[in-house]
Amino acid sequence: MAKAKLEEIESPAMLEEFYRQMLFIRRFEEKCNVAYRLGKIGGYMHTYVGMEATAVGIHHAIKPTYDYMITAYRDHPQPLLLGTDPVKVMAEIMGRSDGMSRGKGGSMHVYDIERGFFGGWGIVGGHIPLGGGLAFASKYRNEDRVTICLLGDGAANQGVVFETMNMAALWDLPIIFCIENNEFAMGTRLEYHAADTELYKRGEPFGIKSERIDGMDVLSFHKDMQRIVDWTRENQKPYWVEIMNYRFLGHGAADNDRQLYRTKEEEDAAMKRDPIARLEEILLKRNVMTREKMEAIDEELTDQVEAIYEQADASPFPDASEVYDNVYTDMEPEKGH
Ligand SMILES: Cc1ncc(C[n+]2csc(CCOP(=O)(O)OP(=O)(O)O)c2C)c(N)n1
Ligand SMILES: [Mg+2]
Repeated sequence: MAKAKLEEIESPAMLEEFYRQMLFIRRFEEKCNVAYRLGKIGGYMHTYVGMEATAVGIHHAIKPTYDYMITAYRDHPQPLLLGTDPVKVMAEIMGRSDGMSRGKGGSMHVYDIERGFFGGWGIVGGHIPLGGGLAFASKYRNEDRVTICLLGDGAANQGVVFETMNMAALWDLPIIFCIENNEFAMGTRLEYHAADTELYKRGEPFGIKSERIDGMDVLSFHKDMQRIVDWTRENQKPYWVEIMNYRFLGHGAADNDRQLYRTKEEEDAAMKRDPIARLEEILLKRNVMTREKMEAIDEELTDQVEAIYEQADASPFPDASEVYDNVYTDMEPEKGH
């Protein structure tokens, strides 16, 4: 999907693009959830429902496919926005041979290195030093790339995060730690897992510029992220951002007990902040779009997702003989390394 030029932001065409992208992610993720329940998806799967404004706002703030991005296992929307073939994404999630890892990675290991998206990682906090490494690589090569390193509020407690922050501050690495504070980790909530729930403060001891921003209003969020990305590119130093959003569904597709750590009333209140509904209000108020047009777009995207699913479902499972392929490398280590 095309990257917006700054002067085009908030033009009717741009607002429509934001809307289409958020709605496409929502319908794609909902389809994944249905497929999981039909037994079409194995292993673990985590969707982005409720958090769409975060992915879309970041996408329009960076130089897509040039800047680097790395995340944990909530990794479907980033490649979809970057233009990775959605059938490849869905096929990977479904464990089929047309997936980018030939179906062996699954939902948590989606990636597209050619487009600057380095995955898709299942170990909480494990990808953070890799994000530091990406930022180090671009700095070492004198490129002006920015690395977006997404992590959850739960992951923000991992020791390796602090090690990476230290090195990033010490070496002035152009990395933006984007904490997706969706208020929950796995089966638990922020105030049960964080000694200080104001996570944005964690950058301060390292001298890293930090702030907390709203991640539910795509327009204000995009502006904030654009300012932060531009600052990081210009100054070649790290940034620590706490993005406030909310996970509408369970932690993963198998989490059916979310009432154990949040009440129905709380969920209902949070859903009133739905980023898609919020943008719909703006579209109506500014006369950019009618309800009928929104319904037509929804129908179009729902059909598109259905076709993606059908194509992915037609892809065969990998042959059992391939089980060890691409697991170990045949490459000789380079001499001198
Ligand atoms: C090292 C490690 N410990 C525990 C887990 C199990 N686990 C998977 S997700 C998760 C919670 C992470 O929550 P958060 O970082 O807030 O991300 P979110 O799921 O909200 O996006 C846990 C504990 C894991 N995958 N890796
Ligand atoms: Mg979380």
